[in-house]
Amino acid sequence: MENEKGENSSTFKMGNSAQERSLPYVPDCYVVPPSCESRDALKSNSEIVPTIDISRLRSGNDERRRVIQELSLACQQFGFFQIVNYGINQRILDDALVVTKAFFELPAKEKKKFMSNDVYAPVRYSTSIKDGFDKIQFWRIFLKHYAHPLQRWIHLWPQNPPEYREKMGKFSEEVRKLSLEIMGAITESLGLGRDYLSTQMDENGMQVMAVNCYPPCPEPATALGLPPHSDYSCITILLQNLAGLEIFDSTAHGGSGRWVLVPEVKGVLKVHIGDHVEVLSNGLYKSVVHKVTLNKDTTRISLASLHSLGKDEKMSVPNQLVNDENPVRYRESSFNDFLDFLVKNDISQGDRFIDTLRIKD
Ligand SMILES: O=C(O)CCC(=O)C(=O)O
Repeated sequence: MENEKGENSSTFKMGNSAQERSLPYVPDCYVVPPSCESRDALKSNSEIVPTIDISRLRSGNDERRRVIQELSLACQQFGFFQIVNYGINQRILDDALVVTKAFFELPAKEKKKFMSNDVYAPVRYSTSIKDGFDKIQFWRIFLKHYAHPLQRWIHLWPQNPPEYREKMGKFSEEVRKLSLEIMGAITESLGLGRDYLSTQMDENGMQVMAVNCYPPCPEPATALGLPPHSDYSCITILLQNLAGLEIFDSTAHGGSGRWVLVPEVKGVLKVHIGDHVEVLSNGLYKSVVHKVTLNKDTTRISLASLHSLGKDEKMSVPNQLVNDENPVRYRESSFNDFLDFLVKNDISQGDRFIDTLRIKD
């Protein structure tokens, strides 16, 4: 279908998208329906979104218990929390953002070496979510690559900018160690013990790095960087250079919910609970629905590190969490099952992987 500017949605294929070309207007195929509009967010401050001092997990048993209690409440209310004092040098975070920015500033021909619409590819450059397939397009450019075990994947990553592999590799390794520590606290909070998943995740777990760039958008209120969605992962650890992430607080307004803008505070990382921890907790913890809003004048960068079990390993509800009052509420699934879902469904239309896992009463 042609719009008034004589362009149709197929004009905006990956490599030639509106956001890559810095179009001075937002084409029709990017205009989001009122249900996902970005205007209604509460301007949040750090007190609304819980912030957890992770170093306290390494204190004595009483202190660890208190932190785990805070973490459990955050997982139940928001499916989301911020972390400080997690033990990664600020320089490693800054360097990862610098090489990301440098990658997206490369000439198109360099980035297109990685261009792919194959969601199963271990390294791929693309735009929107599934450019050219989904009904609505999103003002995002991204590089996704597997990151664990690092030696298996790093040779497939960009060699340009020259420091990309080294700096992103260091960031990936540090964030992965942190993810294991947080997963230990999550399984402990569910009464499953600290080591319930950590060995499995350490040995065979997947780490997918979503390296996102959201260029300035001429009409930021009409489009989105990403639509409301939750991550398939157990947890996602996110680093950003600017605000733009909004999370849905489903408990607000008597259960009708509200969007909350997550503030950017340097040195604070964000942790999303994903679908696989919702399954692990048999529904006690909620995978957080989140979306990305845009800026008129500035480029936002985010690094989302998604951590899950191995590609074909199924996450299921543990027997310890099931009894007569609490029957199994979710079907088991793997990361590969999520990829199959992604091929067949349109996230821009509100399709959610977790909905396919719920067992109806
Ligand atoms: O950019 C963000 O803040 C969120 C990124 C995200 O949700 C994703 O990569 O799936």
